[in-house]
Amino acid sequence: MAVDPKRLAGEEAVKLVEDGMLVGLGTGSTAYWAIVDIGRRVKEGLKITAVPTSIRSEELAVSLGIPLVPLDDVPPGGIDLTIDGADEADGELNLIKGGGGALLREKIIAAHSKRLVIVADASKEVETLGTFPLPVEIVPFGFKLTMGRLEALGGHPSLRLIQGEEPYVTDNGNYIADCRFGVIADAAALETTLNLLPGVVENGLFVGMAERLILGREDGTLSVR
Ligand code: ABF
Repeated sequence: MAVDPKRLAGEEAVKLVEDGMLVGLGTGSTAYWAIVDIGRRVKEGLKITAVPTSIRSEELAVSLGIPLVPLDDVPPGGIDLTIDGADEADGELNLIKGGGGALLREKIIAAHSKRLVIVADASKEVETLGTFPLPVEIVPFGFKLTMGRLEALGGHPSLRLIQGEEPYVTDNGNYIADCRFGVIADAAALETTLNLLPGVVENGLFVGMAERLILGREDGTLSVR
């Protein structure tokens, strides 16, 4: 029977969820399976609360009866475990995220999580980051000027569009510039450089944040590191 590697990874991560936890709910088609499985376990009596990383994950959680708490009620570092996806993960568990457009809320939730567990299919594992275009969230005000700065950094930015014409707008009312920097040798340096640019809100480099990577494979096996 064909196995969905995303579902395999998502459900494996949910084994880490225990009664009493405050859980960060990721975004994307892999984190989707973790949220669905959490919903199943909540129906079976699991006692957790959760905070979502996007409006669409919030809507999914509500539909499944997962109890949500307002992020403003969460103390600093107060999230016990966040399960989220990624677009790329290298050997040091540095990530590119944001293909799903949720990188800003994902990074805020990740930054206040005791544990960040990444779930993905094996295609996300890379030697070095940078094949997947790096999403950079920018404010609409002066976005063309900001994109000019990204260009000057060698980012070859392209504004993310929907239906090929209107700018994609994030849950936070911002735009996304997808950048092609080529191989990203020093992710930490690039993350800082990008976030210092006026007009840049956040970028999809998650450096030194993930504790574990759970990969699902087509053959039904898992690898965890
Ligand atoms: C989200 O999951 C995003 O940060 C990332 O782009 C996406 C990965 O998508 P998928 O799991 O659908 O491959 O967390």
